[in-house]
Parts: sequence; C-alpha cells; structure tokens
Amino acid sequence: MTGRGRAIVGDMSEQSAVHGGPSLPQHRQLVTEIPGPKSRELLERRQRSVARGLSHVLPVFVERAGGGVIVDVDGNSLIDFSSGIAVTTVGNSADLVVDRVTEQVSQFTHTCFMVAPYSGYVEVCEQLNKLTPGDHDKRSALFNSGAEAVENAVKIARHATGRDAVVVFDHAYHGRTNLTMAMTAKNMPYKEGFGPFAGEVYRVPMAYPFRWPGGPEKCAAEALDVVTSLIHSQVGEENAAAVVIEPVQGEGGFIVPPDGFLPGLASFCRANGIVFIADEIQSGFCRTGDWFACDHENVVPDLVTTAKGIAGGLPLAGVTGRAEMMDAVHPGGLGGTYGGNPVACAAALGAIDTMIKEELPARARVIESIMLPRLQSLATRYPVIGDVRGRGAMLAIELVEPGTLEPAAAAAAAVARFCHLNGMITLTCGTFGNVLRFLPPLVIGQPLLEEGISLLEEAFSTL
Ligand code: PLZ
Repeated sequence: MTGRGRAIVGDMSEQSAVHGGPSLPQHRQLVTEIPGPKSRELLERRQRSVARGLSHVLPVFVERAGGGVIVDVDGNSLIDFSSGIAVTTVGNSADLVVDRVTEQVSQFTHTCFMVAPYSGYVEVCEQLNKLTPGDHDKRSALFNSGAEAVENAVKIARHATGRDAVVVFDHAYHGRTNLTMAMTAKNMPYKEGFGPFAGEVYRVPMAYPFRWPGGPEKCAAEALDVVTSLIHSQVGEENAAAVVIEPVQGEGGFIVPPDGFLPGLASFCRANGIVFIADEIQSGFCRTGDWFACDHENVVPDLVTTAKGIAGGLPLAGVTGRAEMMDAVHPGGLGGTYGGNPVACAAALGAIDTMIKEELPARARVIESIMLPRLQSLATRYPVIGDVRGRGAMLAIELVEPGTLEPAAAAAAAVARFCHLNGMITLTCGTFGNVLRFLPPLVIGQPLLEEGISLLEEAFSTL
C-alpha cells in the first residue's frame, strides 16, 4: 500500500483534488488576486502570532504541492521556480518519499541514533559515501540543518588538523548560527545586530568572473593568486584548519567560479595540509547537472556538506569526508538529539532512489538546455541583464544599470513581483539583491517550464 493510497478521503475521483504530489494538475491557474482572501486572513493571524524577523518571498499560504506547482489555500496554482530554496529537487511529496516516510512513521519515529541506532541512518551514510566526489574511504555523520552540517565540518577539520583558522569567501552563505553567521558574508539581513561573531574566520575574494576587475579571462588565475597570497600573509598556511567554499555560490548570487579556480584551490589546500571543505548544501544532489557541483571539474574535497535536496523536504544534513579525518574525532564528540532522524533518513532514501531512477542529473541538464538559450536571448534584448550564468537547474541573471556594473536591485524586485502576482514563485539573491535565480524542481514538466520562462520574458517587457 502506498502512503498516498492510505490517505485518500472520499472517492478516487477526489484524489487529485485533496492530495499534493506528482498527480496534481500541472498548470498555472489564478482564481483570486495574489494573495487571495484566505491567505490574507492567515497572514493577519500570522502577524499576531509569528515573530516579525521571519519574512516571506510570497505570502500565499500553501495547501498542497507537487511536480512543478504549488497550490494555495485560495485554490491558486502557481509555477514553482524555487523548490523551497533548492530543496524539493524530486518534487513535493514525491511518491517514493511519501512511501518510505509513511512506512517509517508507522514503525517508529525516534530513538536518537546515539541512544539506539537504526539501519536507515547507516544506509543514508552509505549512499553519501558512494555518491559524493572521490572513491576513497569515507565516513559520514548526519545533522538537522545546513548550518549545523557546516559547524560540524569545521569542528572535524579543527580536530583533525589541530589548527584554528577558517578561510571563507566574499559573497559566501553558510548559515545563521553563530559560527556560520561569521562565515556568511552579507550583513543585512543575516548578521545585522547579531554579533559578536565567532573568531578565527578569515575572508578572501571570490573568483566572480562578471565582476573581476581584470575581466573574466584572467579571473581564475588572478583570484587564485590573491587568495593564496592572502592566506599566506594574513593567516599563515600552518594555522589554516580549513578553506570552506560553495562550488557554485548560492545566496551570494549564483556565482560560478571560472574553470581552474576550484582545482587550483584544492591543490593549494592539499599541499599545505588545509582541509578543503565543499559546501554543497545548495549546489548538491543533481541540481547543477552532476550529482555534486565539484564533479564538473573532478574536484575531490576532503569534506562535503549536504542538506536541502537530500531528503525531498524533510530536515536532514550531512558531513561526508575522508575516513581518517572524520574518524579523528573521539567517540561522543559529534551528535545531537535529532540528527539523522529515522523519518528524515527514510525520506532521503526515497529522494535518492528517485534521483537515480529518474536520472535527475540528466534532467537538470535538459532544463539548462531549454532555459539557458532563452535567458541568453532575453539578455540580448534587455541591456539591464548584465550576466546570465549557472549550471543545470541552478541558473540566474544579474541585473545592472545598462552598460555598467551598478546593481539594479529595484529592477530585479520588480521582475520578481510581476512573476509572483501572475502565478510564479521566483527568488532573488546576491550580495546586492540584484540577481534573479531559478531553481525549478528537477521533475518539472517541459510545458510548465516553458510557460514559466515566457512569464519571465513578459515581466521584462513591463519594466
Ligand atoms: N550553506 C550553501 O545555501 C542555506 C538560506 C535561507 P540551513 N541557504 C538558504 C535563509 O535565508 O535562511 C544554506 C546554503 C549553503 C548553508 C546553508 C544553511 O542551511 O539548512 O538553512 O541551515
């Protein structure tokens, strides 16, 4: 029996009306203004009960979702170009996720892996060890959120090296906990008023081709030179425990480092005994058209952090790395009450199974082949588009005052707002808030994908 079958209310004909998941009608349909009356009512309750510090991209309250759509409480069906920030890679309520979760939740919901273990945790670690870059001996540990995974990767690197310093990049995003706030670059909204921050975090420039002063061709070599000489002069190689980098930066603006930069950085780390940590929390699990963004140039990190796409929407994160580094930590040195919760592990096994069976890395490349040419052609018509970039289904356009590098954040907000009001969820990002990013679920159908791009084109015509 499937989870979906078990939950049917009324007769079969109502099934698609009451359930989310892939059987939801895949169309954009607005039946009220956005947000509709029921969402507005909930929003009022939300304002009286939920802290102001939590904001929303689009204040429609969700009733169900699946494939490439999100249906709100007013019955509007919106195209999803966000995947809940790169999480529902396999789609919302994907069949194999629902099946595994339903089965697990009826067996047991929690024992704490540190109290009494269970096989799902081990199976997720086996999958992570197999799928992450490199065929060396690996170990994994599971946590609840991306930030927690990054914190633990740093703990492990410090323990394994006996060093303190952590090197991070301009435009980096690693989370909202105290250490990861220190590692995150952007002040507003992430850090403003929340200090003091953890120490021994050093920031170096990112290889950002579009904004590199010497131009994109020189970016890889020059950035590598600046980064390694700053580590030498301001940190000291022998003090550096880890270099932490998102192989494609997410929140900071979907910045893709030029070929050669990541391999060069990895070999510098190797030569100096510095742990090379790839934060694949946003770029991992098929998103960029490979299992992990590091695969693109065959870069093999010492430690990899994962979260988001790993479990089809349930909270789960991992650190995977070289066995000798991971096992440098004494028994009891890592853990947490909920890390690797059995229901989240079941979801991950269903999500990973889906990625394998539906060949989602290839699907991400198909999305790129459909979207990228249309974004590039849009850029030739609208000079406000300064750069089109990304890989797979992690694509973005950066908006600038035409002919300059001056960020055009208001234009990005206006385009996003047009999309929202017309039934499509898109996100912005970037240190300057001027990047529109596109993160559709990899299972989105081609007609809906094309319709989403058409809506985006229409948005530009209204600027
Ligand atoms: N590392 C690369 O992208 C999360 C943040 C949303 P958590 N990015 C979305 C927000 O505004 O809070 C992220 C990431 C990278 C780490 C994280 C942190 O992951 O699961 O949100 O803690």
